Amino acid sequence: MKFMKALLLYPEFPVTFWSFKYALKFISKKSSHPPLGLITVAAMLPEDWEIRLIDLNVDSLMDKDILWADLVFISAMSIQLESVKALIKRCKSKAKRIVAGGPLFTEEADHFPQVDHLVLNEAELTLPGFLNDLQQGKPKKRYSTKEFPDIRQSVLPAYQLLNRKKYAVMSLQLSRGCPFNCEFCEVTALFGNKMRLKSSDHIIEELNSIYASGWRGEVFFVDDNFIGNRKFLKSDLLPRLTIWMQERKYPFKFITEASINLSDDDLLLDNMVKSGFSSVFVGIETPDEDSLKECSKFQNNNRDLIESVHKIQNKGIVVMGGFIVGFDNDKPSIFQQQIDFIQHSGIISAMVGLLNAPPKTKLYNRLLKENRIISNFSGNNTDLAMNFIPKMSFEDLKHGYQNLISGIYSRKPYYHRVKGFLSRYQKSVHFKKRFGMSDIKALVKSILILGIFKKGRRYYWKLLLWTLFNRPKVFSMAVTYSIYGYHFRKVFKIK
Ligand code: B12
Ligand code: SF4
Repeated sequence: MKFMKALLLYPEFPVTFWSFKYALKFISKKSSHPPLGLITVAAMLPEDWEIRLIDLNVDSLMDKDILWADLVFISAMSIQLESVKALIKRCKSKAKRIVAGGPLFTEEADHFPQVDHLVLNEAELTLPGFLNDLQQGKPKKRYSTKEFPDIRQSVLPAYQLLNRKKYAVMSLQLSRGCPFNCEFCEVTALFGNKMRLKSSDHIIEELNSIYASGWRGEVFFVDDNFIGNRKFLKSDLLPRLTIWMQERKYPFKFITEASINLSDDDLLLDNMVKSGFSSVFVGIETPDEDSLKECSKFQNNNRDLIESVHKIQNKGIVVMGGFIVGFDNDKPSIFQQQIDFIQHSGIISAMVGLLNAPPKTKLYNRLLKENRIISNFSGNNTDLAMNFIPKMSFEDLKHGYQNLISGIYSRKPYYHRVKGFLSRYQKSVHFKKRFGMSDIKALVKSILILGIFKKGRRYYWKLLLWTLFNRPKVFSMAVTYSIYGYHFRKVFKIK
C-alpha cells in the first residue's frame, strides 16, 4: 500500500449536558470521553502509514497539521455538526482530500458534498473496500453496507494515539446492537437488533492494553445495552472480569448503559458489582404508561420504575437516567410527574430532553407520514428545539420543560435529591481508594468556586458537612455531585 500521512480529526462538541465541560475543569481534564470510533479506524489503517490524531476537544489543530497530511479522516456524531462544517472548510481551503465516517455521516450522507469519500456504517465492513480502491488509484465517493460486521474480528483500538491524561473516562466496547425497538432510537437503525458481541478474550486483551497505557479510574463499556446477552455475561465475561480486577486490586471503575430489566436479575447485578461496575445509564424515558407504550418501550411498562431504580442503587450501582417529554400521549401533568419521579428515584444525573426524531428511526418515518417533520435533527435534545410538530402546543411543552428542569436542577431540589440518595447509598466494598491528590485538588477548587465565590453557598456547605458527619464514606461523592450540579446549572442557565 502506498505510504500516506493520515490526519485523524475529532470535531469539537458544543457545551451540552454530557460534555461535562464545567465539571471537567475541577479535575483538570479537557474532555469526558476519547473518540473510540476514530482510534478503531486508526488501528485498521495500513501499518506503514504515519498517523496523527487530533481531538479538537483536547488539543488545538494547527494549519501545519493539515498541510502535513495526505488524507484527512473525520469522525462525528450529529451534535458536532458546526465543528464538522468548519473543519471541512478549513481542510478544503488547503486542498486536502477528506474521508468521513461515523453516525453523522452515515445518517446524513447527502448533506456533505464536499467530503471526497464517505465511508459509512461500520468501518469493519466499508473501510477495507475504500483502502483497496485507494491502492488501485480509483477510490469512490461512497462506501456503505446494509450488513453488520461480526465484531469478534474487530481490531484492538489504537489507545496509544490518545493524549490520555486529558480525558476523564476511558472507553471500550463489548457489543453493538440492542434487542429492543424503542420508536425514537437510532441505535437499532445504525447497529441493528441482533446483539453482536466480542469474546471475553478480546475484552481482556483490550483491558490489558488500557491498563498497560497507564490508565486508572473510570472505564466506560460504550454498549447500547450491556445486558443484551445476560447468559454470556453471567457465565463467561463477568467471572473473567472479576478475576482480572481482583488480581490488579480494582484499578478500574466500570460504567455502562443497560435497560431497566437489569433490576430483575439479582445474579447479574451481583456479578456486575463484583466485577467492578459502579454506574449504569438507564433509559427510563417517562413514568407515563401510555407514553411508554406509544414509544414501544415495553421493557419499562407494567413495573414500579422507582423500585427498579432503587434495587440497582441498593446493590451499590449508581443509576444515571434518560428522560423524555413531548410524546403524543403526554398530558399537562407530565412535567410535575417527571419532577416527582426524578426526585424520588435519587437519580442525580437525569438527562431530560425534548423528544426529537432522528432520521432513519421508526419515529421519523411515522411523523413523516403524518406530515409532522419540520426541520433537520440537531442532535441536541436540550436546546429547546424539536424537529417535528408535537401534539401538545410547542409553547406549552417548552414552558413545561423549563419548569421541569428548574424543578430538578435548581439548588434546593438538586441538593435535596443528592442528600436523599447519599443517605441510603452503600458504596461497593471493592473500591477502597481514599482521597487522592486529584480529589484534594477538586475539593479545594469546589470550596473556592462553590463554597466561597458563587451564590447558593449554604446548600454546598450543608451537604458537605452533613455528609462528613453522617456518611463520611461517601464524602467524595458529595463533592462530585456538588460539582455536577454546578455544571448542570450552567448548561441549563439556572441562576
Ligand atoms: C459512548 C457514547 C457516548 C459518550 C461518549 C461520546 C464520545 N465522545 O465518544 C457520551 C455519554 C458522552 C455520549 C453523549 C452523547 N451521545 Co452518544 N453514544 C455513545 C455510544 C453508546 C458509543 C459510541 C462509541 O464509542 N462507539 C464505539 C465505536 C467503535 O463506534 P463508532 O464511533 O460508531 O465508530 C464506528 C463507525 O461509526 C465507524 N466510524 C466512526 N468514525 C469513523 C470515521 C471514519 C473516517 C470512518 C471511515 C469510519 C468511522 O467505524 C467505527 C467502527 O465500526 C453511541 C452508540 C454506539 N453504539 O455507537 C452513542 C451515540 C454516538 N450517541 C449519540 C447521541 C445522540 C449522543 C448525545 C447527543 C446524547 C444527548 N442527547 O445528549 C450526546 C452528545 C455528546 C456530547 N458531548 O454532548 C448518538 C449519535 C447519533 C447521531 N446521529 O449522531 C449515538 C449513535 C446513540 C444513538 N442514540 O443512536 N455518547
Ligand atoms: S433499549 Fe435503549 S438502545 Fe435499545 S432500542 Fe431502546 S433506547 Fe435504543
